Amino acid sequence: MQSEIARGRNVVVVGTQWGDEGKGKVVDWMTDHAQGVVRFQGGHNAGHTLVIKGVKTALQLIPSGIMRDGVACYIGNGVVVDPTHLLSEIERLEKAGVEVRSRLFISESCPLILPFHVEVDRAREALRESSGSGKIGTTGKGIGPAYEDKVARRALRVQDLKHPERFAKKLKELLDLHNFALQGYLNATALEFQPIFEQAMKMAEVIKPMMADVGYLIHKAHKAGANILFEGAQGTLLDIDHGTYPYVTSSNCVAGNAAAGAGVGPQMLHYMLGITKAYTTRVGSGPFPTELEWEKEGTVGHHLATVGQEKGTVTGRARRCGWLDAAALKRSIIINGITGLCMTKLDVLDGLTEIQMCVGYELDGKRIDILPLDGDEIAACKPIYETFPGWTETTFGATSWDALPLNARRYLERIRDLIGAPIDMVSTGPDREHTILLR
Ligand code: 2SA
Ligand code: MG
Repeated sequence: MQSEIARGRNVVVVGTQWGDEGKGKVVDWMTDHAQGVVRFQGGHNAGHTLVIKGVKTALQLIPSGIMRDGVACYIGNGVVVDPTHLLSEIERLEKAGVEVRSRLFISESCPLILPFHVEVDRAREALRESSGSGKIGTTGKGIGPAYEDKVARRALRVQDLKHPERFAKKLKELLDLHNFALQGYLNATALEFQPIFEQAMKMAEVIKPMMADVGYLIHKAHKAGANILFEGAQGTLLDIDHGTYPYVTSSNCVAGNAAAGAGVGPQMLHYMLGITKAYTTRVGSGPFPTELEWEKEGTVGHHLATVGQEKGTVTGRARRCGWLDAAALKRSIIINGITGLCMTKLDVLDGLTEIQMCVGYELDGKRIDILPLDGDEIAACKPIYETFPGWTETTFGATSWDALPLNARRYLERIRDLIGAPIDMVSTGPDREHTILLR
């Protein structure tokens, strides 16, 4: 994979499950050979954890490439930007000695997340819960409401920060609209114009030097020989169109959106790397066919949750855990046009006597081999499992295929055969060094 990049190919990294597959580590590892890293969707709902020389860093909005000196980092137009969060993330990195401002480029076209989006997000979740229709389990960062404003063609964008009068006019209209909902059916408190406006104008001064025509910059960098990494956030099954709707995020997380969300042409996407955890997790509500009981001590689910340290990076929420779902994975492989997979967190399965993998489902008395599209059907799917013998040896930190226990290799080979895509990489621990390269 590093060699792919070294050969001048641009790589798109996407999650093939419900997020938290370990994308941050892989992107960081590949940036050795990339000169630019770009985020193309989502916002600070993402939590990308990197461990470098034993030191843990969690990034939410800023591309993972920031941890490598000299790598240019781009926030593409497909990302929703909360300026308050952006500045605090920059400050946090700068305090840790990372140079940020000189190499962070923020698309002028990014829609802004403003305080009322957060209020609306949280008030809606509260309403869904109290009315009995059930929470989505959002991160509460205002992501959904900000994307709604974008699609409704009324969003304030990063470029509006340059024009105080224009900003004020648009803000007034937008705030009126959201306050109407907040004070009305959302049963929450309205927000005031002045503090939001003043704070935005203050932040504008800091952000202005980083505003850029990101798509054009990437185009020129690539023409000049730079290799670009497109860093996906969340995962395919959380995609607004292809995920387990309505229990999804509000952006397209699939590889196809890397071009539109970065502002480049699809000919720039050369290699689609799918990141897949050796088991499955999901944070938030929604159907999850292979979910295990994970709260009770002594269960396999509890083993996955604790050994895998499955807690939300952003919200600290416990992630639901279950077996690998190869039938869901198959859907992801097809939608993303995955060139190769990177398997992560295999070591979490170390020591289990038996491992199960879902290879299809029973639905209405019929066997199907791919995740259905309808959420209610997904919820009704009964997984069909294949059982594999586990291994007692540790796979943690392994750096070659031959160093893996035979049963671990068999497990991986079966996944490869079921989904029809090669496994090009295995990540055996959080550190850059814990990596097996197969291509
Ligand atoms: P939202 O806030 O509108 O995007 O939430 C909608 C759904 O998308 C899920 N979602 C995520 N799932 C996994 N990881 C995410 N990032 C953080 C992390 C999450 C955290 O890396 O751990 O800390 O809780 C992420 N972001 C959004 C969310 O759970 C909803 O199901
Ligand atoms: Mg995450």
